[in-house]
Amino acid sequence: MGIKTVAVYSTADRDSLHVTFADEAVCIGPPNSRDSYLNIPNIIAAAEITGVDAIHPGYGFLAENAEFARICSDQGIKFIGPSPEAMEAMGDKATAKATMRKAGVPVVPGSEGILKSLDSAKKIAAKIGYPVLLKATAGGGGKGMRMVYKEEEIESQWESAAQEAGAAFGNPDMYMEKFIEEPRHIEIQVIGDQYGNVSHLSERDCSIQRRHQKLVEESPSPVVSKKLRQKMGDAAVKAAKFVNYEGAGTIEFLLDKNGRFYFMEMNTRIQVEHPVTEEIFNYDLIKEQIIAAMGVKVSGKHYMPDNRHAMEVRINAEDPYNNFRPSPGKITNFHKPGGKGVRVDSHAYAGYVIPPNYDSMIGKLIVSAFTREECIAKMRRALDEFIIEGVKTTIPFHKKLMQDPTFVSGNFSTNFLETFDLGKG
Ligand code: MV4
Repeated sequence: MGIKTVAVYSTADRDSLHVTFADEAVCIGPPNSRDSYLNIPNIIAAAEITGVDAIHPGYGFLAENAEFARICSDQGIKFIGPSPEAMEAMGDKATAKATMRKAGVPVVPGSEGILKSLDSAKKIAAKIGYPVLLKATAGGGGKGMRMVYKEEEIESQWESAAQEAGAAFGNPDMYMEKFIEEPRHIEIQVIGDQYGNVSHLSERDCSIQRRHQKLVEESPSPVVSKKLRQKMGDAAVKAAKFVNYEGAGTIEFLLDKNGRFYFMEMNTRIQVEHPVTEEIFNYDLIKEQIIAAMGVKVSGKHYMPDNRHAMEVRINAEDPYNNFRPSPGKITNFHKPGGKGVRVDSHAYAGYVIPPNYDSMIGKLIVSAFTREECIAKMRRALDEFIIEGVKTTIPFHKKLMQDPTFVSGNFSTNFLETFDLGKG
């Protein structure tokens, strides 16, 4: 796009490729992310010194922080993403759910907003039926979430969940939902502009997760029909339009065994797994984020092609044979797979030292092909050619998964990895 770039980095990331490749780079503090990547004054100072027009927040740290977006705007810097108001509307999960119900988007039966008393919690649970889930309104991603199987457990589960949520988010408020058994995680990619137009780019299936960490994502979902795709796409567009959503975002749904879907939460950022959608639609989501931020219209319908399939696996520096324990350190050998329909997004290289301070994801391997079957075959080949030495990675896990008959069948739920046996290394 001809746009010059400024990278920011902590002292732990001096040797990361984004620093090498940006036109300019500014150090914003020490390894502890509180003092660097979450340090708003330092980031704004770096932006002012270098005279930037806009900030792309990426997909971690301050990407969903409304306060940061507001400060950017106050300083005359365009935050590449939604308005602070849209972020706030979706940031509090009970509020987001109430807003979506108002918008006419299907939501899981449960409490209307925050739980107020033990008595009313018991009444709601009796009405919707056990088991129920207690969820932290400030949560998301599973933290501060508890199952309740019978009335006697409500009080203690509420207490322990509220305790956890208070400590993690500074907000102990809880809401209640009926527990959806063996669901699939289906999310719809949306993109909006500054004029109220929103379009969607179909679904990603992210049902392969371990402890709320996604490991594999694919599109199209093996269980979403054309008709269901249209219904979920329409619901996602309705959801985003209702909050005047600008930029790239994702509406997460739970899909139950009967084909009913329910709004779960909205991610008001670009996501790790966005390349899956890019490969299916031949559409650069990051470029479109920037174009939307420039005030250009991004309208238009996107139809899922019926002869494309894309799949992403996350390459983490973790030992899958040791409870996925982080494995930071020096990469002594690094060889990426290539060829048609094979994409690797990574900041790592031979000689790079993975710092112990941050997320353990060191790369994403994305393959695309005509069918899911061909996609899996290509993924097996690409995983065989992906050589990373010096640290443990999730590559052996993915190799095993790509041979698993249940995974290959496409017929599984978010519970799948709970019983998946990796065997011995
Ligand atoms: C649920 C659910 C079943 N029923 N809500 C997990 C994290 C957070 N985003 C919400 N989560 C769930 N909410 C109801 N009413 C099951 C989960 C869930 C889950 C969802 C998607 C992907 C993986 C999951 C793993 C465990 C639990």
